[in-house]
Amino acid sequence: MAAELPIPIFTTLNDALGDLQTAAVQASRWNDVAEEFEKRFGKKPAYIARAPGRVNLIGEHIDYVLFGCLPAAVEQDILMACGPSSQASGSPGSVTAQNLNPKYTPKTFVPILKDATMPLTTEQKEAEGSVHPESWYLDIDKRELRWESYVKAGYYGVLNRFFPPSSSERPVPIDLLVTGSVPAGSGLSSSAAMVVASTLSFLAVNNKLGNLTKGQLVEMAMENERRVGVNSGGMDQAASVISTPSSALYITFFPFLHAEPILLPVLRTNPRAVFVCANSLVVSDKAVGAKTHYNLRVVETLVGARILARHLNVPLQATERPTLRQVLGRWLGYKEVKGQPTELDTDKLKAGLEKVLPELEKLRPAGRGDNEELGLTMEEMIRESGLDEAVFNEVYLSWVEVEATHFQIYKRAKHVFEESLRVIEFRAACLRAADASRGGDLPESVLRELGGLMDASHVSACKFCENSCPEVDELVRIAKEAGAYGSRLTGAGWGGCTVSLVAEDKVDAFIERLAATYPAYKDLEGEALKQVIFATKPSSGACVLKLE
Ligand code: NG1
Ligand code: MG
Repeated sequence: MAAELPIPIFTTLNDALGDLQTAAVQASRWNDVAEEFEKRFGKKPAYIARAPGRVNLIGEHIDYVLFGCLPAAVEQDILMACGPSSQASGSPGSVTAQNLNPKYTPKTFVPILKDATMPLTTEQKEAEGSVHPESWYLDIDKRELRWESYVKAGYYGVLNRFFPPSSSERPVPIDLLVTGSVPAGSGLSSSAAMVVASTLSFLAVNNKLGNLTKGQLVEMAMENERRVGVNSGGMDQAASVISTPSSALYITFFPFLHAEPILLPVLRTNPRAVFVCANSLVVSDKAVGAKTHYNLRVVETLVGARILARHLNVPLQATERPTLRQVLGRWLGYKEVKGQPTELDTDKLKAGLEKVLPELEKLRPAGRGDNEELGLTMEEMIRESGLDEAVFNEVYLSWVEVEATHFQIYKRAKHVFEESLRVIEFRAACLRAADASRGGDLPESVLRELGGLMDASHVSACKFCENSCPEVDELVRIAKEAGAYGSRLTGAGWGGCTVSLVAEDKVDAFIERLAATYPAYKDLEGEALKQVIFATKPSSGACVLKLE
């Protein structure tokens, strides 16, 4: 299975580039970062790690609930040239991190090996979060979005996993030069690409790549990225690491990480279509918005799982915190054991989702007039959970900061289950199309079906997940008017990109129409415009180029 394959380590640039569409342009980026590394650090890099961004075709805000989603890697990526530092005085594991983009200033930092007898400072305790006790500490500022935080986040897991204080081995001092083509804060997951590339760089330079599988790297990168302060799921890291060209990746997270490449015949068989990303140019700052946006969704869906469990008579321990996916599984009688085939049976899951949907009406804050739209107050939510306040706070609020006067339990659960159903339907339509297209052309109805699911996903983002914004809605509306089969917000939301499915022969006209109509594009042309609207083909996942 895809997640069990080893991380590809290449020794020639040609192999590393594989079948990237824009291999020539990419090659010059790899060469530039290697040359610049040598200029800045006085020796050639030992490795270049590559990790791509991703576009999620469908399945938003459901990965942390442990439902499957369907992203694909994009060609835009993060490259990190790295090598052992030539500075003789470098303390163990010290890092000099620079970025080709002058906006991101150079940073030097040293990880601290904690003395078990030394009491932790408040910041150190906070940084530990819910993660197992650790011996290494790096100072990550969670209140402000800083580029080097992602470098540190990647380093964290490598230090704590491979350099136990009991061993005499210490991490080597390292020089690192970053360049990236994934636009930051755009929903194409520059953050996961940074964390994956950084995790890979530290592993490579410390000679720890060994037999690490893609799945293990995903798990490390997920844990690492949470240190930046967002309680995210694993979709981005999985897409960045495991993707293969021409396919989207169906990724499920429960009861274990499972990734299955889903061939996208619409990209290859007539009538052909492509996925076009368009950046709304509204940057969503996750660090700043986490309390009221992302992490709030995480808490609302978790509390929703407990309230739903009460309505479905699924018994829960007071201190456990299962997701909606797990509550559904228990209600349906799934066994939570690794390797249970029923967990991966999408037909069965689909039937389960269809069965639970009518039950959600019990979560509606009904009969309260205008207040119904507002959701539940904290008091009401605690009452509905059946827990006493102290236990509720401990289980649902002590590990995460959220800020809200009202909580949307019904709307979020409705989004989660319906979106999960759409992912299963999208996957099934792709598989059916792959079968059908063996005999030749595709019926256009497949494209309409996929587009319809994307449109419905966007409606749900607006109505139930409430993670869109006026600019993104406008882009979606323009995309539909310009002839897209479907168009939706991709990624976390509150800004960022849309993804649209567009007939290949209409792509140029489509891009022109968006460029002329979306207000923020009016003054853009040439390269600047290509950066914000582009057709994308699923690219391959992360790799390492070994240069020595
Ligand atoms: P982006 O769009 O990269 O910020 C975030 C989460 C995902 C997923 C999506 C919403 C991170 C690293 N990633 O993605 O896990 O939940 O939102 O579907 O925060
Ligand atoms: Mg991100």
